[in-house]
Amino acid sequence: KAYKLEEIAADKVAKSLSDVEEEARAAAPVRPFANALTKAATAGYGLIAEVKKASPSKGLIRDDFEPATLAQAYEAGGASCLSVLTDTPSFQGAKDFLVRARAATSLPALRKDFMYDTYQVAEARALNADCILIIMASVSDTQAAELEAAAFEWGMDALIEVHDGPELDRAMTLKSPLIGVNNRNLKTFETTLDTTRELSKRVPDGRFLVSESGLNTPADLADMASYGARAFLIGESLMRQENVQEATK
Ligand code: IGP
Repeated sequence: KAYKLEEIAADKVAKSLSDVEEEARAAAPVRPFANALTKAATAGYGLIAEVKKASPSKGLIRDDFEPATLAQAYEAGGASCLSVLTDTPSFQGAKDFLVRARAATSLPALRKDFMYDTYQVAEARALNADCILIIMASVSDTQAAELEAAAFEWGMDALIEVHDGPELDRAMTLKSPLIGVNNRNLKTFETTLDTTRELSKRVPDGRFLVSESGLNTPADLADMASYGARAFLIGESLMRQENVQEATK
């Protein structure tokens, strides 16, 4: 059986920035991400449901993994937004998962990845993303501001992720109202809801608090809500359910 050498070669060569920008300009119109969350939060809580095949701490999460089917189950279950892992080395994600999950629904979608460069922001838009993630632990202040500005220029929103007080202080120098407190420490994988409990006190009015990771039960959500969380980012505990749609409700 012959290899399709041209196709393989084309895939290995990264696209030029101008090509990616052209794709981004031709992408599907942006769906309002932050707006979907704030709207959901007026009547209850926002839910960002995550499409995540595997994680570095747990390995493969679900055998019958299909981004479009999962995304549809999340939407039918009432999720406000999608989050799709596109990182391959740690999460076995793929850019194509984002395209497929979003296309199967009418929900706004977050490109969940480690973003360092504005090239990736244009690429996110080219993949039809509506929001990007900025992880304060992995970028400088300058990088964070550049990533955020690029997201806004493309009409997207930015979810600013923090895990401790200094990161939260740095996030306050940015413009985005969406603050995600990650209950999981990305270096040690230690997960505790105390992270949201502690940091919530320091999130000013006017910012929208999203509690991320390690949320397993309705009691966890009520707990986080009592500390001011207005939306939840949930992956694994939904992905592990037999009936994803029922679990999302
Ligand atoms: C989801 P969980 O524990 O519900 O599967 O977590 C999400 O918060 C988590 O995947 C996440 C993440 C990240 C992954 C939060 N921040 C940054 C990769 C990079």
